Amino acid sequence: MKQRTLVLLKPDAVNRRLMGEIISRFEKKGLKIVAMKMLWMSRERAEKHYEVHKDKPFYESLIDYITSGPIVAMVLEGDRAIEVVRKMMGKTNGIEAEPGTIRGDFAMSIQNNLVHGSDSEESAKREIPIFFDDSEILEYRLVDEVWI
Ligand code: RTP
Ligand code: MG
Repeated sequence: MKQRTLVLLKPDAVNRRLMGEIISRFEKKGLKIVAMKMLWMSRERAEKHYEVHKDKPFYESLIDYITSGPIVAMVLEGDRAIEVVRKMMGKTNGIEAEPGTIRGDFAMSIQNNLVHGSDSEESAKREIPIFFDDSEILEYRLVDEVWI
């Protein structure tokens, strides 16, 4: 079941020079990058992206954090990509995330946890257009796609 998911490398990933490390993990796993850009989120875009959390106690802090510096936004595609990315990210809190996951290997915080990945098909469909127009999502074939 081919799926698309929105992945964000949050400001701490950029600041800690972990962009390449994280992107590399997704590439090596076999996920396909079909859209990618670096941007600095406005408060408006951040509030839209995180609207499901607007009543949570951590909401204001989360908006400050996600708008504190540049991020990378990507659309990853693959068989059950949503679940695969969530597994690779690990638990929200870096302290609880399993070693081998991105957060488990590189994060020690519940907020500054390096990556975002859509949590369901419904979320992916809502989140992707916040960052990408249809024309920015590329359809192409990788030469080794048949092996993955
Ligand atoms: P994400 O949405 O970023 O992929 O992460 P997630 O599903 O694992 O976590 P979620 O519950 O959706 O929370 C969104 C982001 O808010 C920050 N957070 N801070 N201070 C806190 O208690 C707290 N809890 C969550 C994290 O940056 C989390 O990824
Ligand atoms: Mg979430």
